[in-house]
Amino acid sequence: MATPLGPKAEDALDFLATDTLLADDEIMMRDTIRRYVEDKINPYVGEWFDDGTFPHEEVAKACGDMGLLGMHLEGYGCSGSSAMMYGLACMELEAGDSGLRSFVSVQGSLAMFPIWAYGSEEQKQEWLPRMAAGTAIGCFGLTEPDSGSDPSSMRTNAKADANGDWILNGAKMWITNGSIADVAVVWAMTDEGVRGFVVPTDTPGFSAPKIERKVSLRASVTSELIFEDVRLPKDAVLPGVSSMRGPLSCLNEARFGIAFGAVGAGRACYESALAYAGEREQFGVPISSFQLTQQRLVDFMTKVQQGTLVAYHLGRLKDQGTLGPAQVSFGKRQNVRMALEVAREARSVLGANGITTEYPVVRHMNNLESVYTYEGTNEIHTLMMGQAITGQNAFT
Ligand code: TGC
Ligand code: FAD
Repeated sequence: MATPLGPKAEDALDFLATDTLLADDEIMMRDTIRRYVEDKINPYVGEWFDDGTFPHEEVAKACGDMGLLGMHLEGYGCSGSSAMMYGLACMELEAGDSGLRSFVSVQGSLAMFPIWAYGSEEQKQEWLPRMAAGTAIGCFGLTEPDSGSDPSSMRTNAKADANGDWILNGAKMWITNGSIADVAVVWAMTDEGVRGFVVPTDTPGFSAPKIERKVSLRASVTSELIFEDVRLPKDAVLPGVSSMRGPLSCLNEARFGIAFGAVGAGRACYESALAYAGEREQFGVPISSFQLTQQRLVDFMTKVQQGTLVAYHLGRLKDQGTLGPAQVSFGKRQNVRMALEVAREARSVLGANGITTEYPVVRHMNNLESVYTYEGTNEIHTLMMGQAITGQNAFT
């Protein structure tokens, strides 16, 4: 048999033929979302980032129509897709912008998942079908001004009054979708431990001012949540969980999506640098003909392909039901670091043009600074993996 010739220029974006690891229906769904991002997001997202806006109604409807909201959940209008499909969707959305993937992650993994996993039948019926369709938007309130990496130190509290109603007081910080949400899943300390509350955002005493002056994730809404004697009915609590296991289990879902999403952002930066280097001429030749540029491009390609393999492997483990939280940390930590390294170096391949939002690279680079910090900082994931391999807790 003749030796295959191997990858050529047209294979530059999938050098190791990682598509051969995917089933036909996975590729079809992935390509549908890729086309959506290319047609409806990429031409506009630089301007959204410049203006600090995000057309959430339009995006929510489109994502609802494509079945992307809560897509890995079963029933209640959700698509019941595999974990791998959910990961592939995150990869394509984040190739557009991390803010787009954040919107979908928060809706599906952080707001819908706890209602689906721990909610009452009434809570599920009330919220999940509308959230899956994109006609109701959710947010997830765990982080507080003084309680970030250590959420168990939260001060937000809910106390039952004589009628059995809950009275919620406190504040959450850095909450994606906060000001545009119809419902907030809020984690608060109670006499029985940490409980989750389903809080309609029009409840008196609830407010969600938008956080301004961000230089990262500008095409995404980030907010504070303030609770001033917010009175909630007895059945606003999620009945299925009463410990930190509740919020932390939601984070596993969203972190898994980020392990895929970051690869998309890294891939978009590599693709942009590769195209630019082929067209830009200096010293009478394309800059892609310089050995030093080729070394950078090959490094980007290698890193993105390695990240893809890690993500696909985690996807298969999750679908087999064997993926543990420390393995999710491996994917989130490694792939976000990888994407940030690629983005920073790709930015410089574009020279001065690389500092403008005419090209996607500096936008991805700035976004990835948030992704590096949220859903467990790089250091927190290091310590989670350190604990897994040594058996020692080094958090304090
Ligand atoms: P610890 O004492 O270890 O455990 C408390 C309970 O939780 C259980 N548990 C988990 N369960 C499921 N999945 C996990 N990953 C779990 N980790 C712990 C544990 O078994 C125990 O259960 P039980 O039933 O015995 O009570 O917990 P700890 O409080 O010491 O926390 C450890 C630590 C530091 C790892 C955790 O606090 C942590 O992950 N910190 C990072 C905080 C974080 O990631 N925040 C993210 C906020 S949301 C966000 O950033 C959204 S960005 C969204 C976007 O726009 O995309
Ligand atoms: P800190 O916890 O104060 O950490 C500061 C530094 O100290 C970090 O480098 C950290 O790694 C390090 N550090 C902390 N503890 C240790 C330790 N034990 N050992 C070594 N180093 C340590 N939260 C939500 O609940 N919902 C959301 O929707 C949400 N969306 C977000 C959107 C954006 C754009 C951003 C930026 C954040 C969002 N967050 C959200 C908050 C995010 O989860 C927190 O920012 C994150 O968990 C870190 O908390 P912190 O910012 O308070 O940093």
